[in-house]
Amino acid sequence: MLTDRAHLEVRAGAGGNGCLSFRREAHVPKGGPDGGDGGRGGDVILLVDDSLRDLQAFRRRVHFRGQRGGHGQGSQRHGAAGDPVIVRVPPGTQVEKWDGTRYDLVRPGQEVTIARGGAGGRGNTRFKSSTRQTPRIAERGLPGEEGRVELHLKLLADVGLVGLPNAGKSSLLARLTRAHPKVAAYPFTTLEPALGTLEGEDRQLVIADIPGLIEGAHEGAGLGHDFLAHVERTRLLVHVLDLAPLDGSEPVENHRVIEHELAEHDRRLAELPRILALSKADLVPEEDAATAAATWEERLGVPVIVTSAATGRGLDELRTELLRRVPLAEPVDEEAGEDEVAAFRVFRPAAGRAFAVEKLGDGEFRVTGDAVDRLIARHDLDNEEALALVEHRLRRMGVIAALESHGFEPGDDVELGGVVFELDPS
Ligand SMILES: Nc1nc2c(ncn2[C@@H]2O[C@H](COP(=O)(O)OP(=O)(O)OP(=O)(O)O)[C@@H](O)[C@H]2O)c(=O)[nH]1
Ligand SMILES: [Mg+2]
Repeated sequence: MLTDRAHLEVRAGAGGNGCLSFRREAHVPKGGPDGGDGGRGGDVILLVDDSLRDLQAFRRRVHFRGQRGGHGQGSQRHGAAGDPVIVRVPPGTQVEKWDGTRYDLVRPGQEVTIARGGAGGRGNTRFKSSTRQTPRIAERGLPGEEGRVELHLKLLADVGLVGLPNAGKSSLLARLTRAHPKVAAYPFTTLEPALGTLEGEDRQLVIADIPGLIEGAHEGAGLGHDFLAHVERTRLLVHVLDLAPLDGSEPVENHRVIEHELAEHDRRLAELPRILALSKADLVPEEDAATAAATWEERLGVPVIVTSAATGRGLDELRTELLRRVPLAEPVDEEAGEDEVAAFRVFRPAAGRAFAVEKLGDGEFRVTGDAVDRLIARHDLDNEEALALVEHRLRRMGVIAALESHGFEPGDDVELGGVVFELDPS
């Protein structure tokens, strides 16, 4: 396959710390709190840049860091947000994040925030309340997200082969190009789009076999949905239609199903130029093939080619027609914004439980979970007031109750967010 790979190490900026400060004025002996908030850390953003063709640049540079948010200051001055770092990638880049989330970056100008900057901590001004006039507490900024990102460039195809499973798409791809896709007498043989290059006299065309399209694909049925995004950038579609379907289904209905899925996914797909390739002509009598070709030509008004991957019939004609009809590549410059159809696909891993409690030994426990980690990271636990607040929040989150159900008693050692301390919630 025509691929290229790279990986990045990214780290978004940490949030700035909130400030603990009190107003000082000549005539006011004890001013109120005036500590400002910390600024948000800078994100790491991937941006699709049309002028790039490959992932070469990432051989030299792997680390990308967002800027740290500024710390809050007295007199209610908030810290500045950290600058994001923008990483440019070529169109056709597939991205997999450390947590398994995946993005398909296709369009110039499309962007995705791959690592979020940490939130800034709140200054003590925010902790003022009717019962707490002089809060001696301010939050720390949170670390930015960080991790490893895999990049995988898939060349975008000029021509897409579409059709129902088992229609003979892979067989055609194998005959037209030097690709060696698996071919077998059952549907869903091909599980991922396969690419091949058709060599013309003065140019090459990249042809993609788009598998898995079935009824309901645009709503997620089968595998086809994932691949419809690849069809979007093709400039011509070859609809491969089996003249003699094994399952006895009707070609007219089979044709309708595929066209309907394409149009439902994106109306522009309905408008892409088409060639109809009637496949497996060697399996039907010659008159039937000729009649079918004439009928389809009249019905659709597009070029219809009778083909057989088995005998080679119609393949030269198909090759010629492809090279003639696919316009020479011109830089794609689509208006951003209006053009957000299937901009990228995203797989989100199932959300984890909020927190988990383990008993490590007698009077020793460990609590893990993102929300708990964030709470601990935010606060300085040597500060009595902050500790009381943390305990209060833990109770509200249900952590204390969960600990108690594991046999916890006040004063036991609890590891939270990687820090062990004696928890004694009042
Ligand atoms: N007799 C004959 N059989 C063919 C021809 N083209 C494909 N076949 C057979 O039809 C079956 C399906 O062919 P494939 O090329 O795997 O079909 P496909 O559209 O890629 O199918 P999926 O990958 O499942 O979507 C295989 O058993 C092929 O050998 C042809 O021109 N003549
Ligand atoms: Mg196939």
